[in-house]
Amino acid sequence: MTQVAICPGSFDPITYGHLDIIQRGAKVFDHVIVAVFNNQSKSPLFDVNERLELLREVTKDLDNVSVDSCEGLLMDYAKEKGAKAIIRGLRAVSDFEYEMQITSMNRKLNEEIETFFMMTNNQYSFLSSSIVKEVAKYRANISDLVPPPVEKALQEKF
Ligand code: COD
Repeated sequence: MTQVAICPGSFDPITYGHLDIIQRGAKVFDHVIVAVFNNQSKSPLFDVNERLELLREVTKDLDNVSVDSCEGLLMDYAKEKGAKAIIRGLRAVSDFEYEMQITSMNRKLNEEIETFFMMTNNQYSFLSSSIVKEVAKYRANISDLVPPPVEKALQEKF
């Protein structure tokens, strides 16, 4: 049976930290769907189509990774795709409380789908999309934080 996992997030925009988690997931699961959610509580810099385009470009060499956008509940989407696993990244202890909250809620919504946490490479443990956007705004060098297409897209935004 093909083991499908969903790697959900805002990806506004994708960073090397996200990519690290996607690559790790792709080594463990048969197929990873990177799912872009429009988180209503955040006001995104990139619209969903721009985020999808960047994700597709950056993951194009990963044969068992696909990219999609979705609305509504993650658990409904995972069920629709026949996924039994969710992949989330952990950077530091500070991520734990938030992740525990959403994982507990997701488990209440669907007991059948497990969440797997992967620890990022140490060099990305400080990295977030928000930090990247903040420094990109001031034209700082971000080439070691995001893949080249994302760097270019950020330069165009600011
Ligand atoms: N290193 C490793 N992992 C990282 C890094 C890094 N440097 N940066 C981010 N990550 C990980 C995050 O921990 C996360 O696992 C993933 O990458 C995506 O991160 P973000 O910030 O792009 O995405 P989030 O956390 O905003 O995504 C939140 C969801 C969209 C998944 C969540 O809001 C959701 O499930 N929404 C759908 C509605 C729903 O079902 N709600 C019920 C559950 S509360």
